[in-house]
Amino acid sequence: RYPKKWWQETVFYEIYMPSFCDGNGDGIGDFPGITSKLDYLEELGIGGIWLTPFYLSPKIDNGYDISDYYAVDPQYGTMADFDYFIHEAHQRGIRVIVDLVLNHTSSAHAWFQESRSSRLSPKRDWYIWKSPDEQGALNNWESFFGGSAWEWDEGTGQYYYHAFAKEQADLNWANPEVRRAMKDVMGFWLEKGIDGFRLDVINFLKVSGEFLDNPVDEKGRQVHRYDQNQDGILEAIGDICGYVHEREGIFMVGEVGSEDMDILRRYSGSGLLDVVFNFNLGSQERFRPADLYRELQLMEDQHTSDQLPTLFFSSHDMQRHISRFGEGNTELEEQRAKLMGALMLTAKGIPFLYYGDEIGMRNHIAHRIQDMRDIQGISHYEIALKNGKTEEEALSIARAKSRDYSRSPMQWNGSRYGGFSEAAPWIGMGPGHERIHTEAQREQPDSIYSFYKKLLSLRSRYPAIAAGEYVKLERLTGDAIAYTKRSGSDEAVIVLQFGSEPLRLDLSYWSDKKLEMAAASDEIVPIGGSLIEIPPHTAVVWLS
Ligand code: TEU
Ligand code: CA
Repeated sequence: RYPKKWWQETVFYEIYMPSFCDGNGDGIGDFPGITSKLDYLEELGIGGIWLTPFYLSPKIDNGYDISDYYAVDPQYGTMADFDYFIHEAHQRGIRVIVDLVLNHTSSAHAWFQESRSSRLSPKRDWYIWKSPDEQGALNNWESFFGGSAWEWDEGTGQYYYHAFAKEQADLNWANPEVRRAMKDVMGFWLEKGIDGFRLDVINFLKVSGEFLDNPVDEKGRQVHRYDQNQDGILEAIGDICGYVHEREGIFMVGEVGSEDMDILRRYSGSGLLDVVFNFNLGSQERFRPADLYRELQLMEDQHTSDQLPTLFFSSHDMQRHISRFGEGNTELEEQRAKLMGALMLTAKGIPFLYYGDEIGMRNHIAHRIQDMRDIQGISHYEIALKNGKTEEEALSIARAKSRDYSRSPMQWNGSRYGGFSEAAPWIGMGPGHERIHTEAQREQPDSIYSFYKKLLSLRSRYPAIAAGEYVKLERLTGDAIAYTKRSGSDEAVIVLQFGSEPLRLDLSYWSDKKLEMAAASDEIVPIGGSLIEIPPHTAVVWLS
């Protein structure tokens, strides 16, 4: 029963490099720290790790601004530390995929330095430059971090384009030399034994050659019509993927920052990316079971047979789902966190668990601008001040834009810095860290951690959960979602009872097989025969 493609049955765990474990006591996570926690991940039942960028970087955007694609940032360790980490992960049967930023480089990268040195530089065309009188110069394109996406370069009298910070210059993917250089980068890391790539903002690689102004919607927000998802992008992605897929078993997951299934599904499948992140399901702001159900159904309807969805509800760019969905109610928070965990680990798709969600880490809030670390938050703060807003108003804008919420240090124990480090961490600790940590939850049979661990163990033993196809997928009364999955003759029935009233069910409707309850996040009451009553906010898994 070995899968043809390992990643189809793997549960991934996202590690935000600076925040997982500090091995050398400087308050910043690193490879020696991560390696020391591999036993923890193995015990939890993780099969793959997604590492956020660890390459040499000025870290304007925590490594999404790479200045040397062939070096490990000294804050994260040495190349030998990286090699040892890969070796130790593989020893435990854990695969590793690395985050790669192909869309832009740091402005400190030698390529950009060369490009900006002269209009005649052989690398001038590696980036996107415009003279003030050229069509499209200073069009209305906005940077995601606020303000114009064009930065003036005094030395050569032209603007360059940056979709993110001005220290993240966009590469010109219309230039074949850029493609070749990036394939070399990928080849280098593949030789080092990594198992795949997470490709950052991969739908940004091409911008429209005409540089027309983007439309603006009725709320004044920019619609990214000409700077994302442009013609020719699938050819470019197909080219990279073809190169990588020449080696067997390498996994390619792309970040296509969209909630629109019509856009998302263009990017994966035969000859393209293996999968893309399904923001349509993951990024919901409010807890609405009806919306979750609708998106699950949409994924089922719209994906072709060679497209598998991904399942995630938190990331280093999103707020933690326990805080997003918990409505500030302590009891509800934990119940919904377990329900979302159950959905992520049992629905059809590839789960990406974000570090700390397995213990229900809450959103970290920077109360003062001095405590804010994210460039997106800080840069919107500065722009707001420039636009005449008060400090208080600017702070509230910055808070809405900041991605610090989910980036606080992993909570390993109840000590001052959570066992993450002996020194003060680079970012503040999450709320309740004295109480919410792995050490405590491993001992508690009803903790979020124990529930995750149990489901992960079930997944690894029952192909119906890990790789089954839906036989039924339904929304029930009382805000419940239920599905039956089948693989061979094995069946799993999963009921996610999101509602606040007890729910009566006749299990024989869901399966004609004899079912055994395998896991539940609360007590289930048998009523007699195949009738049962599921209490509010409960997830249950039955197996045949
Ligand atoms: O994210 C792309 C992206 O679209 C988000 O940063 C988006 O702007 C944000 O979530 C809105 O709140 C990727 C990385 O995941 C992110 O961390 C990087 O900052 C970004 O690319 C630039 O490399
Ligand atoms: Ca460190």
